[in-house]
Amino acid sequence: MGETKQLWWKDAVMYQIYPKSFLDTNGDGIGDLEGIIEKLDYLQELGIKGIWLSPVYRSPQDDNGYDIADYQDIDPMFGTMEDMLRLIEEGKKRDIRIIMDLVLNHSSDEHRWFLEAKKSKDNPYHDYYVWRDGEEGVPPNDMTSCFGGSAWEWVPELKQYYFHQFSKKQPDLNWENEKVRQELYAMIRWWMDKGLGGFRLDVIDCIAKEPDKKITGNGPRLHEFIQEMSSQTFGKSEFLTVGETWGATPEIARKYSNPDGSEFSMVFQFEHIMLDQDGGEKWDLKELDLVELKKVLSKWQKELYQKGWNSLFWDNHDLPRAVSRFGNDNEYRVESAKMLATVLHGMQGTPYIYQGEELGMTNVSYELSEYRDIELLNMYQERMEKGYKEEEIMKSIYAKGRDNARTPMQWSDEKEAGFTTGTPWIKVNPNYKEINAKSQIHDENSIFSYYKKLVQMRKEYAILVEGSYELLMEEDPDIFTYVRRLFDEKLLVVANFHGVEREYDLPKEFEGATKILCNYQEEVAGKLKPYEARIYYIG
Ligand code: TEU
Ligand code: CA
Repeated sequence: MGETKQLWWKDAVMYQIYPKSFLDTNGDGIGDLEGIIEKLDYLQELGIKGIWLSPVYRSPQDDNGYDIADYQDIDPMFGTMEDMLRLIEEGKKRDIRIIMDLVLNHSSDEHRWFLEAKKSKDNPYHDYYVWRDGEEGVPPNDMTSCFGGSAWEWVPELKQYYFHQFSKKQPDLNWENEKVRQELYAMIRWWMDKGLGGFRLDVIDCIAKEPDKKITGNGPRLHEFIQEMSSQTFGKSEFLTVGETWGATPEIARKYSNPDGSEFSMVFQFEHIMLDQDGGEKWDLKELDLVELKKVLSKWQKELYQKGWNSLFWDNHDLPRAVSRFGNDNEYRVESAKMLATVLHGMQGTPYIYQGEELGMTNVSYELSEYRDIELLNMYQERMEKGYKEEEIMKSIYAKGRDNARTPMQWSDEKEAGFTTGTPWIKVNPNYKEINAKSQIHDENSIFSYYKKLVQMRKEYAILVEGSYELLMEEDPDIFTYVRRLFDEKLLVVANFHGVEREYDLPKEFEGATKILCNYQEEVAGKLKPYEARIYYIG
């Protein structure tokens, strides 16, 4: 496959939609496909070229659609297959491709395959899942699920346990079984024929698990499976594929995103996302060290340069809101949201905007009963039982809970932020009167307008797409600054990551350069204001 064929996603910016919380058009309080179609013009205005759509397949919604009961059907809560095809068509008219979220590690326990599988050990579908003989109360080993409790669930009728890395309603598929793989590839081809633009592959690095050896991520056969899948499906097309890979190192990511197209277009790596946690546990909070953040992001820039391709993101539906986590969602909300966008969009890779990020939407602090997420609710239960202080648990939830990102999109200052005419499935962030799309679309100084400029710049400046990367002022505790270079062109991104004013002089080689973007109207000579960010260019 030629390099040129892939180029469309290299200068494109993507946008993630969490459909349940995007826009409800029939008053049931749940976002739907029709709502996305209605907002395609808004997205076109922003300038994005693709939508990563979190799952809309038929699902009992134990984990908001990441538990798929039918890969070839749409959940009635979101609409119909006709709506989905219309979304793809309407997207095409606006040069926006639809990237579906594909969960291949597990299915729902209500999937036809699993219903068959648990009927008997010699059912043809039994081996589609991961089973081990055993005795009630004595699981095969002590592996735990990401959502708490044992990773093994007992089925008394079979006297067997099945393996689940996520909830017990998300049994793991057995990739060792060739029939499973072929079945999944056929389904992928079926979707490709529908005119889809690509896939985001959920926890793809966990498919080659070997539970007897307690291996989940990066199993021995992982790349064999991925290469097989790619060669039998999207490998020879201009499909965008992005794997979700929590366990990627740059070395592994060079395999995933090999420019020869043998695996994926790119992957999401999470090293920068795990810096403000104590050890392996996201709920154990730790202050972020900017020097460390710079090192990690810069390492990825360097290591994938011309050998792979980065995805760039600060947040998604599993993570807190970027401005609350890395910026300041109070006094400097607007400035810091723009600063974060500048730092990210100045790098090499494909940027992803998570719905509401372009408005500077923030985290929430709700009462427990207002939360919906299975991960968060299980954690609360577990930590209460372990004797943690409630106050401490709530603090972790406010900082890291996934529902921070899942509150309804804030479209206007009308009732329920214009998200629904009914009762939303999850409470709207009370700050919607101040933070909403309607007030930002036509304001040239808004966060929305700033994102628009960044999206546009990526198309105008090849250096943003192709240029090399060099971090400056590595050890500086407040300033994040780097240079991109392409032949004779140079581009400088400089950002004050904190709420204090800082002394700053342009590097010699940028004296006389053109300032092409800044998040403040006026500058003070020799200084960077709190959260100030600028981009300079010499052509
Ligand atoms: O996330 C994978 C995953 O590892 C997350 O559960 C992550 O550990 C957690 O959200 C961090 O807080 C993917 C999806 O993005 C997530 O929404 C699903 O719940 C999960 O897979 C299971 O399909
Ligand atoms: Ca609806």
